[in-house]
Amino acid sequence: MNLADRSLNDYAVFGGQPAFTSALHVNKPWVGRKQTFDAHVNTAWENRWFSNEGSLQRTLESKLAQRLGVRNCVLVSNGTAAMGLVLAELGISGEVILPSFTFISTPHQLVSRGIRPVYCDIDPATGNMSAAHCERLITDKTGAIIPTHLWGRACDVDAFEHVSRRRGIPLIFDAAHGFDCSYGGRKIGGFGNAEVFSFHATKSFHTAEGGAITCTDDDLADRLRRARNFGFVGPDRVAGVGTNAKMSELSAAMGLTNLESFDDAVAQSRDVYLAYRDALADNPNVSLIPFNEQESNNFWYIALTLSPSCPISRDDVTTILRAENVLARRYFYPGCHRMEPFLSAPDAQQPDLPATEQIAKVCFTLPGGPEVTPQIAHEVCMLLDNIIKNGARLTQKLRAQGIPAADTALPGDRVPKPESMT
Ligand code: T4K
Repeated sequence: MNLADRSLNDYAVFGGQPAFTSALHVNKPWVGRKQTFDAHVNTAWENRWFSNEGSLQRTLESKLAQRLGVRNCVLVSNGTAAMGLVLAELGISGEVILPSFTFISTPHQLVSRGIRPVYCDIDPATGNMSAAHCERLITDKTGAIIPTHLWGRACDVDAFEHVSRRRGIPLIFDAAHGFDCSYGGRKIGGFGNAEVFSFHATKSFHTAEGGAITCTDDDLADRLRRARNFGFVGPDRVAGVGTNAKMSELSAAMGLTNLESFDDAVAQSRDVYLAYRDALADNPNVSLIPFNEQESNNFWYIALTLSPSCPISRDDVTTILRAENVLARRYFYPGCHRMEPFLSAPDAQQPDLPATEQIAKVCFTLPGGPEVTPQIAHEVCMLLDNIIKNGARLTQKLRAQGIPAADTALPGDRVPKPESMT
């Protein structure tokens, strides 16, 4: 099928054949070599040792610390638990400044600890939290600052470290997307008081489920290790409040397997990213996030935004693509402040985040990573080109078929009352 030249009725959303026979997921997990995984699992099997400071977990911790060039890497069960442990061990309370354009896990961790999230706007050019806006939000209640290295592109680390030092406020980076990426030539992992990684299956480096905290402070690392294991410091001695956030040996086996071939995965992801970049270069309606080639990048996310003049909305584009088996996703729609429990907050407490709200309406991700090929990336772009070219007619036909336009407003948008009611 010629993807660049389809008629409206060829589209799967209107009953045509999907352009791709099997689903193209955003970020289908990289798995490395099966033999390596089997060998590691076999070690756990033979040792009958599956958790609690196992040898695979310890080996992975030391390999990751070495790779990221940081003194300590503390592996845990997932990124959300990792953030919870850091908040607890740094004794964070009061208010925390963080972006709304991120994953909901950190705001929920804050609220469940009685901490108030204070949402900060982003730099529209990068999607990363704005250091200037952050500084304006600081009060005497500010307990920490938690920027996210969005899409693996480091945020303005120098600016945040400067604010953190000057105002004496702890700085934690959400590095869930940032594995193996660098800032000023230094790998993400050693900045701020601590950095928190997610090693969920959909991340560039993963352990199926998992996460890590990296830090230079040995004492903090010891406390985190203790806290992930119920606070135990001996067989029957508990030194403080803890939880169960241990990584299993099976997850560590997955991590060791991925790590072995991680460089190949990045090289292939880069080729896929470059194929998207080249194919979209002449499309004025689509911007693909740029990476700084002077830095180390994992090229894991194919994140795009549509221009205001694009003849079709982001939601209609993703609806059409998904019917074609291109499982495009809105990210991080609609922004955490538009999710519960924040959405139900009184009007007076709604933050003013114009750049966040603008990007939340136009941003989406396409299938990327090593499980996609440059050829597939090229075909997806031809399809996207065609959708945009026929944008006005496709929009009209979607509405005629009763498929609603979802992104004219964000959840919680206040609809102005008609004049007769005021
Ligand atoms: N901070 C940030 C910035 C984060 O992005 C995240 C996690 C966190 C903190 C918290 O870290 P964790 O506690 O999760 O370690 C996913 C992940 O569950 C979550 O880890 C991730 N961010 C978030 C952005 O996305 P969903 O709801 O998008 O997952 P799902 O099931 O829809 O999968 C996404 C796509 O990947 C689908 O097309 C299916 C495909 N997929 C998924 C899995 C799990 C596969 O092909 N294979 C798989 O094994 O949440």
